[in-house]
Amino acid sequence: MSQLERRQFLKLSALAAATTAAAARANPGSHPATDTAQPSLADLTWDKAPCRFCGTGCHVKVGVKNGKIAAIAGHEKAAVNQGLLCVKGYHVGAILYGKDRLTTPLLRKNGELTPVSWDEALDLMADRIMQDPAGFAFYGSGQWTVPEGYAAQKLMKAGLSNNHIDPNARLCMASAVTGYVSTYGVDEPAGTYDDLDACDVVICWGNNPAEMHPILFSRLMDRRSRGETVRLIDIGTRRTRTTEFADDYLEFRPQTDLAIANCIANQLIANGTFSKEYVEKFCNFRGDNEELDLMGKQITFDEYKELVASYTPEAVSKLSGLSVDQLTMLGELFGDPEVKITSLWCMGVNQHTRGTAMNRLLHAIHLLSGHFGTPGNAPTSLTGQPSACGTAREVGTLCHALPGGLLVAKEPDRKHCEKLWNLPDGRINPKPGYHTVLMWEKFCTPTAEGGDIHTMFVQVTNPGQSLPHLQKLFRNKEGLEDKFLVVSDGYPTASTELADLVLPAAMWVEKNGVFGNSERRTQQWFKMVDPPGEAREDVWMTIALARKLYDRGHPGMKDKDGEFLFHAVDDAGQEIPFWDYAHFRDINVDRYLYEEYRPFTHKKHKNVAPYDELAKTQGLRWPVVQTDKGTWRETRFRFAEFDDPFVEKGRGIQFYHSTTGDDRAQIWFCPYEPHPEEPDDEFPFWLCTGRVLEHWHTGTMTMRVPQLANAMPDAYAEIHPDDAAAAGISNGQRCVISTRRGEMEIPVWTNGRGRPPRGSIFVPFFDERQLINVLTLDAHCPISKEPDYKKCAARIRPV
Ligand SMILES: Nc1nc2c(c(=O)[nH]1)N[C@H]1C(S)=C(S)[C@@H](COP(=O)(O)OP(=O)(O)OC[C@H]3O[C@@H](n4cnc5c(=O)[nH]c(N)nc54)[C@H](O)[C@@H]3O)O[C@H]1N2
Ligand SMILES: Nc1nc2c(c(=O)[nH]1)N[C@H]1C(S)=C(S)[C@@H](COP(=O)(O)OP(=O)(O)OC[C@H]3O[C@@H](n4cnc5c(=O)[nH]c(N)nc54)[C@H](O)[C@@H]3O)O[C@H]1N2
Ligand code: SF4
Ligand SMILES: [Mo]
Repeated sequence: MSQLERRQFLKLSALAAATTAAAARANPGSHPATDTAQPSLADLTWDKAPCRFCGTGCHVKVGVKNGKIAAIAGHEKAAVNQGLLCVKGYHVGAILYGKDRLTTPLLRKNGELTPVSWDEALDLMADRIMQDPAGFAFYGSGQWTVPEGYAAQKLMKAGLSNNHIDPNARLCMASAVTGYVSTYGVDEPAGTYDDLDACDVVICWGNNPAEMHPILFSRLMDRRSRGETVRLIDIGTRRTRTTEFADDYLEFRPQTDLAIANCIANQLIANGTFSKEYVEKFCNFRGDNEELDLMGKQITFDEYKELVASYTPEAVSKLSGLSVDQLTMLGELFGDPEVKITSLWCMGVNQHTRGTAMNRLLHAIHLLSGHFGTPGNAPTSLTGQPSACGTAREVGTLCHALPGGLLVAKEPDRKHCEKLWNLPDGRINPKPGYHTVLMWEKFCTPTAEGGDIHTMFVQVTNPGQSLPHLQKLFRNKEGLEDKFLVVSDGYPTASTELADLVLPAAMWVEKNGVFGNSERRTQQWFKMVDPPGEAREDVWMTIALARKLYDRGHPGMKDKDGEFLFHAVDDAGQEIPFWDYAHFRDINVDRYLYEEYRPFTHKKHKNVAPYDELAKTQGLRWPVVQTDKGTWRETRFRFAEFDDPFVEKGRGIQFYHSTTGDDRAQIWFCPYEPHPEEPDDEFPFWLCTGRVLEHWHTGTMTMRVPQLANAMPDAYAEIHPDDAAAAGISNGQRCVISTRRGEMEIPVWTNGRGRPPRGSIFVPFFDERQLINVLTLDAHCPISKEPDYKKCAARIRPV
């Protein structure tokens, strides 16, 4: 170990010891705990990988000894996290070592999950698919690696001509995608995290980065400790840890963020402080059409002006609960061209029955005021999952998408992909498949009543806990004899509980991987340890299944030349049978799939870096282009001449994928609309759901790490102390929360970590013993189809 590495390691071991000291008191939570023995420091082999948790995309160093992960450190060379990790990151290695890892395929026989061979498991799946390929659906994840998502995408769209593939990311960033696409003609943020180093003001629009993107948030707040001024404005529906760092906290009534954004636009126009030059040169105006579709209709500036005119500070103050002064402050802020403003948002804006609209409005106020296209001026949606961008969005594992930002409904896009995949003409089905909510509805509805999905393959997601309105979208599967649920996971979960076939998965550094984070950064890692027992790679499962279909003569499993869809050859030109697990490592399957995928990213100028370049770095931000010297250069700001290699010289800003074909972005008007389930006399509270720092989503991994489970052992309901008193419930006591869909029991926490205002409740969803999604609403944005987990009407009573 070099001097530097050794110093770094000692420093980090001290930190790790500090966090494990707390864990010595650990109550291991509801799950069989991982081994907490401290590793010896000698003889570690170090390698690099992105953290497996959030979309921040920190890079870690993994120390391996005797075939096991023995240490984790923040990667000091990583631009994202510069050597630091959050509490989940420091414990990411331990998620592999829960005592109840799945180690063999399990088939339900007479109600019991019983071990079967991999061959038997895949034969069963292939036989069911052959009976009715159109009734098969693949439900994936923003935690899929790029090659995993690509293989699934190819199996479905190029092989089965079946577009019923959608990821959990539909529940997460679908509204961000529709927002970007309808504004700029192409998905994903223009800016990067560098904007957070350069801005004067950061606005959080109902997200909580102190807990959900902690290292990104500390990177921002660290500027203050260096004497720099960075003003944080937190616009939210409840106080969070983020609020504790905020200069201004603006608490609004749920759903009225639409009106607040329109009020800013109105003031910019009424005060003449919008950027006339910017708007004239680079923007068009747009509004909804009657079909409420993605592209809407063009409107004039005068029409736009009239549409926003009623959103005066006075009117919006009454609606939103913000004061006239607060609204005027926001209007003046955006009207000042000298301050650099970065907006950040996440689930408050996306999980919204008007999620697309709210995304468009945030872009609109940045474009209208010219706060776009210079360092520090950026509207940036943060993604939650480690590869929601890299896999779900870029590989396009959504039911309407093709790789590289292309669409199944567009003939030229299908033709382009058929050519790259070497498919016969017309192989790709032009009809979008079922989006997540519809897919699960069809799966949980009897076949005779139109439920035409009969076999569901789930990888790297836990729908039995994370889908909204669980009874309707998941539990109703029970008793439907002809429905078959296959779940690939590392652990038993709320989903495996109803599964007919459970497949044991290799996790994180038990396999090779590539992720793409929130700032367009693609990151790669190599397998470092073996998976337990017979657990195997998800990408292998998909390719082995495809081979079973090929063996059964499914015509889609061959390309135009009669070769298997996943055809790879060695140096001597011999086919490598890597679908046979004995040969899976004869090639680097990740490299082979990634390099096959890479040309798809060129059409929409999302050029991802070559695999071998990624292997050398802590990630590169696309578009990545080769310089004259042969080196590879990443991009910090898209569409801006100072940095984006695809902008023509002299253009300043060029929206080169403009939906109107004139290199302009669209400034949208979308009206405020009330929520479909506002509180009323019967259900007087707003119910909001979300997350906490210590746990990852459904808790399957973090609840098995004693340090994390001990720090946050159970879910709870945050409510205002006055509401608790009025309901006769004291702090810590259990209460019953009910909505129109069901009820659940949970302890109350008043004045806890998050503090909701009167009339609202917040519940995190990590605890599988307290399934809050029995209560949540499946109403969704009509354009993005993303459900609103942040709002529904509820009531509360003592147990
Ligand atoms: N520790 C941890 N970090 C994570 C995750 C995790 O599970 N654990 N998950 C990752 C993932 S996948 C995601 S998607 C992100 C989510 O990250 P965030 O979006 O930051 O967090 P949530 O807790 O889902 O969102 C809760 C917030 O929604 C806001 N909200 C409620 N109603 C409205 C409304 O009408 N409008 C607006 N604008 N806001 C509203 C409230 O202010 C509330 O604080 O976190 C990522 N990071
Ligand atoms: N109430 C409520 N519900 C929500 C939300 C909310 O805000 N409120 N947010 C929604 C959002 S934004 C999101 S992103 C979703 C997240 O919801 P999910 O994706 O369902 O949650 P996770 O816990 O991340 O599930 C990942 C699963 O994959 C398993 N796993 C880990 N690694 C591997 C691997 O390598 N291979 C395989 N096969 N399995 C693996 C884990 O054990 C875990 O069971 O939840 C949604 N649901
Ligand atoms: S901030 Fe996110 S990516 Fe970074 S260490 Fe924490 S969980 Fe991992
Ligand atoms: Mo998410």
